[in-house]
Amino acid sequence: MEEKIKNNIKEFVNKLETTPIHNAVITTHRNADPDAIASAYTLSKLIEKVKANVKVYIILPEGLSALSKRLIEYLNVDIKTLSPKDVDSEFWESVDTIFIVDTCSLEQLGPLKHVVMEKYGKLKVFIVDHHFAHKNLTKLAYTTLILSDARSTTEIIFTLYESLGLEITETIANLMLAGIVYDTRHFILARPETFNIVASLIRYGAKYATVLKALQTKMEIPERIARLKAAQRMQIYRINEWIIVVTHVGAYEASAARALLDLGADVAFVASEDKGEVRVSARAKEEFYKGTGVHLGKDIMKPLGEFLQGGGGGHETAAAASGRGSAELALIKCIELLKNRLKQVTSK
Ligand SMILES: [Mn+2]
Repeated sequence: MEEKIKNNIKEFVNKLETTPIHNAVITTHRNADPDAIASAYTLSKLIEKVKANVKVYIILPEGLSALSKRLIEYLNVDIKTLSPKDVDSEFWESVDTIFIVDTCSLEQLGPLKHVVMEKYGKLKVFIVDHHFAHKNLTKLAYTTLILSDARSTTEIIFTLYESLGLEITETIANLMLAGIVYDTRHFILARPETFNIVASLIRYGAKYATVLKALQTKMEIPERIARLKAAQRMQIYRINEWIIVVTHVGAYEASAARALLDLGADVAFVASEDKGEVRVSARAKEEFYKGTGVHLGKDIMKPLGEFLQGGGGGHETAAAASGRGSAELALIKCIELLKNRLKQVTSK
């Protein structure tokens, strides 16, 4: 670790240990994502261990994201959060310190923005974050730990636990891992240090499989049925080395098309028809676009939209069209357009 970062952590820990804190609030950005809530919770446990007789309240502007809710439920974490509406001015009078985590600007604090601004000077503001912080927030800070190399705020909180020599329970380890997995988009954005931290968390009892499950967005039943029906009604074509599928559903065309690519299709066209109106969603694998140069938006969905006396377009591998007609006819046209386009490409 760089000397500068080490000193920053030391200084922050020192401030935390020496500042008298009696009533502390931890807050984070609106619609708290898994990194935000994991940071808030694990920091609250850290403060309780470091400071004697401290009361820590987690106040969330506009609550938890749907995924965070699922995470907390799945991991069975006993976490008490308040909304700004649950507390009054008397409460704020008693608060001496506020910790703002995973938040890079005042605006992200929603209704708490005004509290932080009005209490400037009376309220000690600690900031822990991995984003490039906006000046409107940092200028209010009593002390900051902003490490923009870190890929998540939970990584930073982990470092604080380590430097304080605090115990990391299985729940804390799981939450920290969830924060990291979420913010790194399942490690796509990880840095080498991320994996060191993850290795430690797993030694402390974090379960990667559990965390992955906890972070899975559950698909509702109608969407799952649409996907299954799409597969059941599917017709399969082979054009050169490509597998093209067409099918129809009542709704969720785009989701069904993505599902069919997962099943093995290179291109999927999914139509839905309602009272003479037809919609088509098209999806292709990246390899298909690279191998053929066929642009679903320009080459297929745009002319399809014209054919249907409606409109169409989109990206290389994700596009849609709508207009008047039947699903059956629209799908036949999709195959025809694609065949013609592929003929042009291969004859070049
Ligand atoms: Mn974050």
